[in-house]
Amino acid sequence: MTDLTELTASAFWRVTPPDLDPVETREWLEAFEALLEAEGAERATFLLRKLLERARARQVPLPPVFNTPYRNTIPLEEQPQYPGHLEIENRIGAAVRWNALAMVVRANRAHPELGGHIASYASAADLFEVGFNHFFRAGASGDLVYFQPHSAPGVYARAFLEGRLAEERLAHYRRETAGRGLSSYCHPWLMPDFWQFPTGSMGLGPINAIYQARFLRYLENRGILSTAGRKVWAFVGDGEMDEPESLAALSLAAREGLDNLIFVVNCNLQRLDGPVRGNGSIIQELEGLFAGAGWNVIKLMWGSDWDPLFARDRDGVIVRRLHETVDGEFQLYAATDGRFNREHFFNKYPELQAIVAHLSDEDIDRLRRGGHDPVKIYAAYHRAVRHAGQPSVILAKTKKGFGMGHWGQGKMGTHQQKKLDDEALREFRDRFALPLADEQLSSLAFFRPAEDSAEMKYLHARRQALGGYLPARAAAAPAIAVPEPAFARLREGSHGREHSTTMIFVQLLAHLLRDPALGRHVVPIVADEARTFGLQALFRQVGIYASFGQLYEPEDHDELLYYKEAKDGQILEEGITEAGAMSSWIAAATSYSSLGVPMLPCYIFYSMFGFQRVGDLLWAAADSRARGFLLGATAGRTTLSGEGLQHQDGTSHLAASTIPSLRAYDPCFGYELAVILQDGMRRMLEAQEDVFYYVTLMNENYAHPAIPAGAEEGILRGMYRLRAGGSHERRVQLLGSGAILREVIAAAEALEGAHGVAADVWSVTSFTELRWDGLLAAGASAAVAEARGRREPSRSWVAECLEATEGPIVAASDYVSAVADLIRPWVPRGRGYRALGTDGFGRSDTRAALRGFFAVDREHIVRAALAALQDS
Ligand SMILES: Cc1ncc(C[n+]2csc(CCOP(=O)(O)OP(=O)(O)O)c2C)c(N)n1
Ligand SMILES: [Mg+2]
Repeated sequence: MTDLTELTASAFWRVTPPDLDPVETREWLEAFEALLEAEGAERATFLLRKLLERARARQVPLPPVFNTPYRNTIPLEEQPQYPGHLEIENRIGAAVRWNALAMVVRANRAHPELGGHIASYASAADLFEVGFNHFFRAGASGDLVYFQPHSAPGVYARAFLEGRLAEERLAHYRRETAGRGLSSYCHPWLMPDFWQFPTGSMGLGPINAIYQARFLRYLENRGILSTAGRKVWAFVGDGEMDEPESLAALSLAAREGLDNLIFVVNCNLQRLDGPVRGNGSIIQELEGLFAGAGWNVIKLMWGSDWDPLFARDRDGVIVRRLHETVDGEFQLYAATDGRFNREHFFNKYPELQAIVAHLSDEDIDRLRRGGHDPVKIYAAYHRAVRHAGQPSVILAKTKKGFGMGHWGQGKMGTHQQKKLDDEALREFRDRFALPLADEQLSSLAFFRPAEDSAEMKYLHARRQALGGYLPARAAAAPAIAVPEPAFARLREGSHGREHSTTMIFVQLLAHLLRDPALGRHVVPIVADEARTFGLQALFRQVGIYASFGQLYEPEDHDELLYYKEAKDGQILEEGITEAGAMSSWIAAATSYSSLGVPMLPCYIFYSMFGFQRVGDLLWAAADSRARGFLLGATAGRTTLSGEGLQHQDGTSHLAASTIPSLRAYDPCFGYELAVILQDGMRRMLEAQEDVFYYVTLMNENYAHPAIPAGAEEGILRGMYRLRAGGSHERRVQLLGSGAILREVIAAAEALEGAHGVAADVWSVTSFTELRWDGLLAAGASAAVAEARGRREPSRSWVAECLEATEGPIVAASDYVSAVADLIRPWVPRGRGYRALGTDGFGRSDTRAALRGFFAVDREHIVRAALAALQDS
């Protein structure tokens, strides 16, 4: 006998243990049926619960409880009336399907390299259409919809019908460089009036959607924005659910009771190469996962034409047959005709054969999966939007390449299919009853019903009833004035007191949080490292966001800075999930656009666990046109001395140099930090520039001087002369950044004193900004100019600073030498530029020992300078 305790939840649905006493089993079942008949479901549930309690108390092994049969969750009798006009909607849907297909096929006939997808949208079309016709609310208090990225052709095709995208744009699908095309996937950077949420990288859509829904609650609970009634919809592929990010925040969504969140997983049972779970069932597996995480699961499996079949099935033979069918077989049934399905699926058991005996092979061919029946889809959405207390997931069973006939439906390679011959196009037309002549088919003409047709009137009326069109992205939000005083104090220096830049930032943050205008818009975010960075004082000042408030008396309640959780708490303490914290940051950093409320997220993290850990989310942030601050704390390879290899960051600035809308800085002194942050806030909050910031912060304590006169411009552009050397015969230029600037200053002193060499010292606040500046000065490509603003060719800031100086140039930072090397093309020639850095593997030791080991300490800088002089 199978031991049920050994079965995983996903395997359980397929394995039924042998029945050792069928007569007894029947007696129990009949008793249960009689009870159900006589007293109803509520009583039946009660008794089952009692039985379960007793079984648990007696420690009887129970089957996993997170799976239900392979059927629709919503029974026929609970299905609401369909409120739409099905025939008109079908015609609209057919036109959208056709235009999506024509767009991709046309692009690839002309340029086979362009790519694109037909089969994914073909499976998702009905799921989208029911949303567009009946659920997705647009406008200022509308819903936020995350579209499955490679179904974008369908979203374009609909916008074309709606008159929002010209035919010219569809004709330039995936051809964007001339400025009139359409982007491959959902990219706000490329289509800033259209797409809101970038989902092109699988897994980021789902996790972003969860934190977006959570952020809506955060704004509501903090009294900043009423978000009640707004929904976040996320359309996700079943293959996409393999991504760790897709699953990472499921329990957060349930824990927070995010009933404003609806996932629709398009379960076409296929990913790119083949079936998602050929030997199992992705739907049952996902059901177990979501239900186990605490979600409301709605299985949308079978279309209305299955209802009469289930009604005829007294013994549960359909479900039995479904349960013994693995997804690889379902895929085969999708790719084959009614006759094959009858022979191989239905004819297995005589009872099952009888159930479909009245159906022709064509009827069997037309039996629909739930995700292709608007009536069933509507029922699922209707239930999901009304469900209270939990997020909902709709597991929609569909066919990949639905309607693409024997060229695409359910085929292993259908994901990549982008060409259809005339016969296939004719079949598609007939299948969806499209009013297209053969010539229109072969020329792949786009099709839009006449403006005064019933279809177009209906389409516009539905969207107007739902508040307008979508997706649509807003570009600006009300400006917020940046306060002056907090920054002014930092410009004066620390008057000899020793602080780390992290501490200075935290004090500044505390000030900003108190500002009457800006304060409430600041969103401090941490991933369980608030104490590491000395932020615990903020716990008490603004509280940690907790949607249920604080249900316990904190252990440290009698201390001044106790761990205060509050419903209107301001800090987002995400726990140990950098991906989650970044997703929260993105929600806040795009709130100016998606919610019309500008926020200033400040996510402070171990710099090592930023770019290398969540680099893809950082690109998604840039794509989203995010605005906010990322603070890479305990930064540098030698400054965070004791933690060793996996904690020591020597590369984040190199990675940061690749994102064009990111401004990255590595400041050393408090006034530099102040100038950078203030300028950033002005750009993001006042001037509405789509930029974001990465600023590294250190935990080394030292005194901070006052700002030298006239240094601002250089601080922002990337370098300025901090001090002029003496008047010796030999001269060097020393460049230092962040933590290593003080080594450079010490090296300059040694050179001036012991070696009789004049050393000018330059503080480099940003090698990366200097590089962008250099690229622009050299007449950068359109791609750079687009992100950074066009500039006439001119002298670079590096050249401007260094050309009039004398002597070899030596630079050092706490990052790999490639960072200081970023500016080499603009360093005046023949000056023996030496870039020092922390290449190699990190390790633990004291700061002094590490700087010696990596050869970025004062002695090595002196040596490098003397060697450069020798060579010159
Ligand atoms: C992070 C990432 N890895 C890989 C891809 C390439 N990719 C695009 S679609 C796809 C298959 C998606 O399958 P599924 O999620 O089931 O969607 P379907 O097309 O079946 O609806 C893959 C692997 C990607 N876009 N992002
Ligand atoms: Mg799939």
